[in-house]
Amino acid sequence: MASQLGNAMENLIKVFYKYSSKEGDSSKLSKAELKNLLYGEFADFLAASKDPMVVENIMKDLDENRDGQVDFQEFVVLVAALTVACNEFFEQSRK
Ligand SMILES: [Ca+2]
Ligand SMILES: [Ca+2]
Repeated sequence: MASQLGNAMENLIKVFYKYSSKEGDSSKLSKAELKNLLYGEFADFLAASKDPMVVENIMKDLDENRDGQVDFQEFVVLVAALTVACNEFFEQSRK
């Protein structure tokens, strides 16, 4: 995969597994792993949020099947939502 979008997808997968393989099920993010991923990759986003429960709330929102873990399918929902939010931000700043 050499296309730009292909690279982006590959990176998305790599980042997910970098954090998900630290403990327990290597294909799922535990709450601690999700927290590390959020702080490692979305630090600005978390800093902008004043909600101390932000990680708990994100976890609750993402965990579709209620198994207490975030799998890749659940994770991409977060990335898609943040990408949409980013796009809106850039649209605003282009005006
Ligand atoms: Ca894990
Ligand atoms: Ca889950």
